[in-house]
Amino acid sequence: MAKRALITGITGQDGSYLAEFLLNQGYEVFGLVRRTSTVNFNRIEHIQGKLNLIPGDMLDQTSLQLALQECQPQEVYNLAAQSFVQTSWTQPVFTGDVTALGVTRLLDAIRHVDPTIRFYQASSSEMFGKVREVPQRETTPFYPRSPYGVAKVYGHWITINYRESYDLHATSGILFNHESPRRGIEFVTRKVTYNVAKIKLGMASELRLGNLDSRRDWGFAGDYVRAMWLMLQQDKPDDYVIATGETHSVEELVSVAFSYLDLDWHDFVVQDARFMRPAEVDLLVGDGSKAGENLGWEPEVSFTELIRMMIDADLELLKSGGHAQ
Ligand code: NAP
Ligand code: F7E
Repeated sequence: MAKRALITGITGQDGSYLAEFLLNQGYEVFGLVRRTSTVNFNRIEHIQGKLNLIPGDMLDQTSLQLALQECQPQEVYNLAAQSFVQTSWTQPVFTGDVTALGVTRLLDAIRHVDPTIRFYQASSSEMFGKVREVPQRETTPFYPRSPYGVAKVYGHWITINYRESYDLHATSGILFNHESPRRGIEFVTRKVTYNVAKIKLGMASELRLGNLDSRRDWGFAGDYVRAMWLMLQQDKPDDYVIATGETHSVEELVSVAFSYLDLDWHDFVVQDARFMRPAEVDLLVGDGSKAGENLGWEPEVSFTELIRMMIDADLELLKSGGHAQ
């Protein structure tokens, strides 16, 4: 019998890569999708025929319980979230409801429907915020700097609490930034690669950005979903940092991207206060050695390969008359 997995957030960047990965592992894959007035299945339409999509919402406890009863999964991957940091300042309560309390709703549904289900929580390096230690690892104290980061700290601790209170196989992956050609256009890597491609093709003349000094540990989403699966294959639930161990500034990202297409970024980048944040996370760099030792996980795509892969995909998209969604 094939294993069954339920993915919340299957229409997102990570959900689409994880669904592909699990299908390749022979899983029967179920995805929770919320009702929207316009269908937004563009990241999963190429595999939609192989997926079982179930209506539900992280804000609605009953829908989560019904989804679990319908698909009877052995594994649940909770990727659903209001995941854009900047939006979390303008919609802090909504962000807390989905990204924090949503985790409790799902864990509680699991506890009642089938406590043997293995649970993965998408924790985030944003929890480290104003970092207490460099590089950051599983034991580094949290100091979140946005309503999103605060919500993720809640989700992280409620996962540990349900593990300890009810003996659930509940695991948190503390993932550092990971990107891909499927990254939402509002995140800085994709905003850069998409606009560099547009500038090269004569479809845009400038790129407006916020803080160029912040540093991130950027990896490839396709590598990171493999780590999620590996975590749930362990006998014991635990928490793992997933990172490349390298950090780059936004300015370096911009420089690598423009120079790949033989452009000088100084000619096109304009700093714009609208993209500055009320509180910034200045430096993230992860120590993924525990994942290396216990899971045998290592990243395969380098920073430069990632940016080039994203630019190549955006050039192809734009040349074929498409646009970012
Ligand atoms: P994403 O592209 O923004 O996807 C978020 C997903 O959550 C979408 O499928 C979205 O559905 C769904 N969602 C939002 N609100 C929902 C609700 N109320 N009910 C049901 N589904 C809802 O995010 P991602 O980059 O794939 O990240 C996946 C997870 O990892 C998120 O929890 C994120 O916070 C976390 N994370 C991401 C990174 C990263 O660098 N990518 C790093 C660390 C942690 P719609 O399509 O309907 O909007
Ligand atoms: O910003 C700076 C910005 O929005 C990265 C989410 O997946 O990763 C992501 O959160 C940096 C910040 O990602 C612009 O100020 C400059 O310092 O791409 P981002 P993020 O905030 O790091 C973590 C791990 C998650 O968990 C989140 O869900 O880039 N920056 N100028 C800009 N950022 C954006 N978006 N747009 C700009 O114009």
